[in-house]
Amino acid sequence: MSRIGVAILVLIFAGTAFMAGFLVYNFSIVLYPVHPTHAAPLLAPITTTTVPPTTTTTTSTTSTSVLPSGAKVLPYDASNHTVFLYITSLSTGTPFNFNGTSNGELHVYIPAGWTVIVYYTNEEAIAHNFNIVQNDTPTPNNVNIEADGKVLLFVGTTSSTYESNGIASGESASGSIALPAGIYWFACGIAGHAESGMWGVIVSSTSVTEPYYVVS
Ligand SMILES: [Cu+2]
Repeated sequence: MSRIGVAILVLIFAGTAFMAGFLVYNFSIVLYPVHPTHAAPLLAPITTTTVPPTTTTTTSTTSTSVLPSGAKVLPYDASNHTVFLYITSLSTGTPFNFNGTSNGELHVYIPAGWTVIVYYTNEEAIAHNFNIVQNDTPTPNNVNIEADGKVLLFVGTTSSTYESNGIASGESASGSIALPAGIYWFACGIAGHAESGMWGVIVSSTSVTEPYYVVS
């Protein structure tokens, strides 16, 4: 073999060795990338804040209904916000009475917004009816109760016949209405009866917690 042939073989061998080494080096970079010289910084430790349990202090208030002297509690259902009003025009005394009272002697007090359920019975000789009026005068001063306010509820009559028709002696009728805070009358609507004394007062108030009535 000539010297030239030997030199060529040496060059081929050296080139192949170099390429092999280069490949190994590249693979080593791929397989073993630069080793971290420092540990990655730790995230701030998770702080667990323990919230103490909330203590609820319940103050129980015992509300004692203090009624005015002479007041009597009316039957009622607090869960339904209803008060029951049993009204009878008695056959004794004045013919223009509700439970024997007249001329605003009977005052009914109810919690604001409660519903009044009226059971009206007429034992009086002549026909009567029972109405609740949003009044605009202190007392009924006219033959027609609507001249002094707006009639909100008609019991034993209708909106168009209340001045002439009621229930006869021995009959009963009922009705109900929710009354927002305010002052109302209950009154017979037959012409002239309220003016003759057949009326009382209903006070609906936020300061009333238990329905009651007072006869003065
Ligand atoms: Cu009447």
